[in-house]
Amino acid sequence: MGSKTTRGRLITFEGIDGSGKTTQLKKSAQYLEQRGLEVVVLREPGSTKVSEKIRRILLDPTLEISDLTELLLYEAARAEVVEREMRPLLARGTTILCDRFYDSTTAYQGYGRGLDLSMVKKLHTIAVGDVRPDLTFVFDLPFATALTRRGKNPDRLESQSKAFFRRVARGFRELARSEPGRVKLINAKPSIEKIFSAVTRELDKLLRLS
Ligand code: Z5A
Repeated sequence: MGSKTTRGRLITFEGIDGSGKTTQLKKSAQYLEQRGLEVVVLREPGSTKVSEKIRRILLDPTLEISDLTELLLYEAARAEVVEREMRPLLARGTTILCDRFYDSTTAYQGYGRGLDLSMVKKLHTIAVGDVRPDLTFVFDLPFATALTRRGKNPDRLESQSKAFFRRVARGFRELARSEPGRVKLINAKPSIEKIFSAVTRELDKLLRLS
């Protein structure tokens, strides 16, 4: 495992599909760049050649994948992006904005699939070591509203049942309850601008920008 790399910041954006996390991440990147920070945007699974290949497997709606294999593939994609991208960027002092990270695995594979949460958390530690988010946003939106915001062709995960997404949303809320210092639950129902002002309040606090 690599040495401690904490000079930069890691900020992660989470929520069920269609919750608006990517919209808020893009606005945040612009906001921070305008304030002179070096910002890199990553996504999970993805952001390296190997992780993007794993992403294609994971989202392929024609494949059936067992729950444990799915979990291990997400963690494998994560180990790759942590070693190849995050550690060097953090060591350089970069602010990383990542679209999803290990909290998605806790919510989707732990709460959604029902895999043992302590096993899931052990695997996070193996995959990321000491590379932990400094701040995490969870965009909280009722499933019915999220559905209206999604694209037309569902990927393998998006084809899951309403009950699955309810469990995932509950998982994200539990995370916010158990780690209130790091995980900020943001009401994702209002307008993009209103949500963004809640986001910038937290960014300013973390990065002492105001
Ligand atoms: N997954 C997993 O199971 N385990 C893991 O460990 C990880 C992931 C890391 C890929 O995720 C899948 O992998 C995902 C979870 C699983 N699948 N599922 N189900 P992804 O992040 O790549 O894809 P996604 O979850 O489908 O996200 P997305 O398509 O990027 O959507 P989003 O980020 O939540 O929303 P958005 O793109 O910002 O907004 C969607 C639309 O709504 C868009 O037209 C916006 O303009 C609009 N929007 C945004 N905000 C608003 C507001 N406030 N009002 C009205 N309209 C809005």
